[in-house]
Formats: sequence, structure tokens, C-alpha cells
Amino acid sequence: MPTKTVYRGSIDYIQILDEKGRIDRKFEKKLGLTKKQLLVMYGALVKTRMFDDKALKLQRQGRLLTYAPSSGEEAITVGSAYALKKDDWVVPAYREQGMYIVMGVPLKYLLTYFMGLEEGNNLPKEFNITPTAIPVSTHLPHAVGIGMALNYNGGKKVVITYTGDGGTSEGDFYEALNFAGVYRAPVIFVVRNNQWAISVPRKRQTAAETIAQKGLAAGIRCVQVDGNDALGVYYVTRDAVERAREGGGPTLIEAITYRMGVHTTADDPTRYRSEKDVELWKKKDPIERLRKYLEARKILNKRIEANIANEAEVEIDNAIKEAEAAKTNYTNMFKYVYKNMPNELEEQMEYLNGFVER
Ligand SMILES: Cc1ncc(C[n+]2csc(CCOP(=O)(O)OP(=O)(O)O)c2C)c(N)n1
Ligand SMILES: [Mg+2]
Repeated sequence: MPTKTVYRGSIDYIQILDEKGRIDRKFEKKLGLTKKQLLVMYGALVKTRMFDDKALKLQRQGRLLTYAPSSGEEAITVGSAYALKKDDWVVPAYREQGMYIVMGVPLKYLLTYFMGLEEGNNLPKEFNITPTAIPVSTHLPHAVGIGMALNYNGGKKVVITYTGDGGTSEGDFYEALNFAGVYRAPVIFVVRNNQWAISVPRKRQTAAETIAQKGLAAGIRCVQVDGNDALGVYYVTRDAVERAREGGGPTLIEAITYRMGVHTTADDPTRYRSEKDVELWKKKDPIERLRKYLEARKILNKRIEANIANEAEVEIDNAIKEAEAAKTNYTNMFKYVYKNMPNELEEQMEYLNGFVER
């Protein structure tokens, strides 16, 4: 028998649209989204999926380097970014295509990045979005640092940052949560739990029942959401953003989804997982779900659907043309690592200069 219980935690789960696209009525009013806003959100999901399909084809044709698709996970990045203001900060990893689309970043930047050109990271000044971070979770302490700076400056902006289920096994993840909790930094951590870290399944990452509960030990609000429900993700993120703006500190959101395709174009999932799960998750598709709901409300019809697809296609095709015409200055990859370039980098740059001239 204990003398007393000193802590008891619980994790709430939110789903607003079920797998058949039926809405939970008690949330519909609270969401307060207009028909136009719902269509914009739907359009962003469709554009993200189309971008992915195109990018995969480009990679197979040798026109992009390694690419990390987000197919099936679009509701997480679209729904969460939709809760932000344009000048909020975003600290992404590498599978957040939907976020860039919602924030209005021209698609040529994403393509240029995946073509291996550093210029793709150099977004127009109007965006407070840090460069793509491939090293898993190393960007999370940076997000917290930005949050602490925002607090220090006394503003009302927030930071959102993304990582994967595997990313929550990293020390950087726990360190970031700890600092965010202690300093009540206005940071929203979004974990895209797609069940896989390349070939390592979620069960081999952690014995914890939920990933969300990892925030409890850091004294952080945490919540789990159906990551294939764009409205649910939007709702929990908006709540977290509002709290953070008002000084309520950080939130950890675990969004449950499934990685429908390859980890990256360098991966072959048939070597380590069964297609059965993929088939099961197809029925939970985030785009289908919102489409069914919008059709039932007569917000979406075949004509609007065709317009959305046409507009997205033109935008993506133009972005490909722009990206393929982009010029690169390879010295950029040396220039912005340190404020003052150390000798060894300078030597490497000079070596490459000689190589290029030959
Ligand atoms: C620090 C570090 N270790 C290993 C890798 C190689 N790597 C790239 S992605 C990845 C798995 C990440 O899985 P998860 O966090 O679940 O994100 P997902 O790719 O599923 O979106 C690994 C191990 C890396 N990029 N950085
Ligand atoms: Mg993962």
C-alpha cells in the first residue's frame, strides 16, 4: 500500500471525423470553419498528395534526389499548419510538405531542395520557417530556443515543430521537452506517429503505451489525435496555439497515422512489413474522409473537385519548370554552416573549386 499517490496521468484522444467521414456533432460548432475555409483545407490536402505523386515520378526519372513522401500523412501537416498565423515560426523535419503548402511557400523551393540545391532552403524572408532538418530531432531544441526568444521578446507568436515516432527516441527530443516545460516556451511539438522509423516498428521504439505521455514527465500538456482526421488535428493544434499565445506554455501532440509508402525513395518496405496493414490503413485515408464530409454537406461537388485538381496541377507543373531552371552556387553549402568559415571548410571549398574548374 502506498502512503499516497503523488501523480496520476491520463492522455485524451480526439477524433472529429470518423473513417467514413461522419462528424462528431459536438465539435462541429466549436470548429467554426466556414465553407470556404473547409475547401481551402481540402484543397491543400489534395495538392499535397498530387505533389507527392509528381515528386516520386520525378525521382524515378532521375530528376530529384532522395525524396521522403508524405502520402497518407497529409492531414497532420495540413491540419496543424492551418492553425498558425503567417508569421508564426515553423521548425520542420523532412516530411512536412502539407505545412509548406498551407503556409503558402512556393513549391519550387521544396523541389529545389530535393534536387539537392541548398537554395531550396533559402525561403523568402516573409516565412519564419527554418531549413529542412534530416538529422532526426536535432531541430527540436532549436525550436524551443526560438520559443524562449519569443517569450523574452514579449510577443504572441508561437513555434510549431515536427518529428516522427522514431524521433521521440532521441535524447534531443527529451531535452527539448524538458526546456520547453521549464521555460514555458510557446512551442507545439507535433509527433507524426506513422508507426515506422524506416524498418523499425513503433513497438520497438518504446514500451510506453502512447507517445503523447512522454510529455507528462516534462510537465507538458499532451494529447493524442487521429492523424488522418484533418479537422481533429486542426482542432487540437488550434487549442494548443491559443494556449501558447496566452502564456500557457507548450503542448505535445501525438498524431496517429500510417506511413503508406516508402520511407524515402531509397527504401523498400516489402522487405520488412506486410502489405495487409497498408490495405487496412487505406480505408482510413485522410483525403477521402474529408471529401465524404464535404460532399454530404454539399460544399464539394465534381466541378469544384476538378477545379481544385486542375489548379494544383498547373501550380505543380510550373514549380517543376522553375526548379529545373534554378541555378545553384555550390559554395553556399560551405558558407552558412558557421558565421566565420573554419579552415577545414575553406580547404574543402577550395578543393571543390579546383575540381569544378577542371
Ligand atoms: C540522428 C539521425 N540518426 C539516424 C538518421 C537516419 N534516419 C533518417 S529518418 C530515420 C527514421 C525516422 O523515423 P521517424 O522519426 O519515425 O520519422 P518518419 O521518417 O517515419 O517520418 C532515420 C533513422 C538520421 N537522419 N539522423
Ligand atoms: Mg515514423
